[in-house]
Amino acid sequence: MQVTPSNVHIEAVKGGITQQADVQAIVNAANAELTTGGGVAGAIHHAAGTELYKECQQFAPIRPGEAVITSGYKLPNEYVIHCLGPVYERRKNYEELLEKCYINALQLAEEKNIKSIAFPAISTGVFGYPMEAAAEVAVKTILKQIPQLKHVEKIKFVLFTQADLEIYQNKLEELQ
Ligand code: AR6
Repeated sequence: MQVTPSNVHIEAVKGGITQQADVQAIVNAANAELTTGGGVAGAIHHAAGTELYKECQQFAPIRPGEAVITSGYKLPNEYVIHCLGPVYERRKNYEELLEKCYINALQLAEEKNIKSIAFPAISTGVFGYPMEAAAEVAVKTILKQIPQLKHVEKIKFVLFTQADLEIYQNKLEELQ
């Protein structure tokens, strides 16, 4: 599925975050210590190699909503933007914290003149955020940021399952 509001191309695809060779940066659903972990973080660290872990350590710990940027090392991407999503319903402002992940990731991308970026569904695995609600936050927040983007031209949402992909596709159609 592909949508193009203004000059920014948005798409949702089914796949693994480490297999997105057509984007300059991928986003990590990190843990606070920026260590390997499981899910998205595990896949990214495994594919990038131990150099990624070493670079990450100078930034750790990060807080929910925060994002930091590193090189991609053995990944096919130049950069990894590490975001710490909120644990669902742990704090009152979990929705705002999830929004901040997308805003901060895009801001870092803009600062580095990044043209293309792929996001996983942050917080929807171990952190328990329901996919439907998380998709709404992700899509709404990205669409709201689009008028301010000067460098980012392509945004990909990468979903692990067909069911999750369909949720994102419906949100993209509904919120355009
Ligand atoms: N590519 C794309 N999506 C994936 C992949 C992958 N390789 N693997 C899982 N998903 P999660 P969180 C989906 O748990 O909820 C980690 O252990 C998955 O189906 O990776 O933000 C960290 O170390 C789900 O929809 O991230 C943290 O401690 C989504 O990606 C904690 O989990 C996010 O799942 C972060 O939890």
